[in-house]
Amino acid sequence: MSPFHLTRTLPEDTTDAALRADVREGLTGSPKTLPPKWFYDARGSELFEEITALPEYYPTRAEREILRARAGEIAAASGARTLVELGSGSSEKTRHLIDALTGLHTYVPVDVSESALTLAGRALAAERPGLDVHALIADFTARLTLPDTPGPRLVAFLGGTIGNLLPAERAAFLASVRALLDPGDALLLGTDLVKDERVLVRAYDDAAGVTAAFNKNVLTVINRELGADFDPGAFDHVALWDAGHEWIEMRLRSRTAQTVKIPSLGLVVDFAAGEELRTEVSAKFRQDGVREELSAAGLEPARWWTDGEARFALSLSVA
Ligand code: AVJ
Repeated sequence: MSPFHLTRTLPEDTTDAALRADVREGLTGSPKTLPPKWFYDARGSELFEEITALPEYYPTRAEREILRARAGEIAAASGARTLVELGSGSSEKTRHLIDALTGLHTYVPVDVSESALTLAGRALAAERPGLDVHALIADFTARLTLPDTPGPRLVAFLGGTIGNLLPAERAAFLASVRALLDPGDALLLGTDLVKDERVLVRAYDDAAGVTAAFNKNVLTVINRELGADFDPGAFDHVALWDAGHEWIEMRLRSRTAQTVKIPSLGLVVDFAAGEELRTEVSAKFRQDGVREELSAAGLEPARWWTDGEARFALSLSVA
């Protein structure tokens, strides 16, 4: 049996404090917004897993195709002895990479979900005898401290999740990743690419309504955690392409004029009929833009791979 360590860098109550602050700020501002990280309670994570299997939702399959085809090249280019995966979730796609990294000593999955980390971490430690798995419960958008493990390090941030950050947040995030790296370390970044608007909108507004349920689940999270009385059925799911920013937005549109109470914040929130609450931005990228953002953060773009239909890209950049 290989070693499995779990380190909590998030005190149990920070999540609650952060949720309260985000909800207060987001629902008293204009327009109303909520950060997408609050989608992912147990139900939300389950719905996201369902999304990844939808015919309309291509990013997961496209990224898996690249990882499967290029794991050997990525492994050879990085020579990593430590693989750090930010937002590791189920660690499913990462298996290809772990299998290809023959000199791998330690895998460091980083996620806010303790249940996902424990499940994936234990399975991996059992499957790869000799692999040290050091799971970190942490918010990867906050400053991270990595365990002291052998280099070179490869930090992987997959799934296109970087697109859920706003441009200024992205710049800060990439700079903080850069600060974790030593010379010879690398970043493997997954980015969804700009494409036909209809393909993009369908991926966020599927026929089966799974993404609509995922979107509305954030209201259920706020009801449970903060005692609010949102009626998820009183909101419509909206997915739209913002061509100026080149991002998809998910919104919840109030079907009627309504008032929502959030007792634990002492807050009463009015919605006008048709008023929209922005719940997610999912930016889509071009190669030039990715290169510019990496360079601005002090990372040197080295490799760029896409799937056969150029829907999604993985890039490798070095410190
Ligand atoms: C978490 C970045 C993979 O933005 O595509 C899926 C989340 N939102 N459907 C994305 C999501 C709606 C997703 N990622």
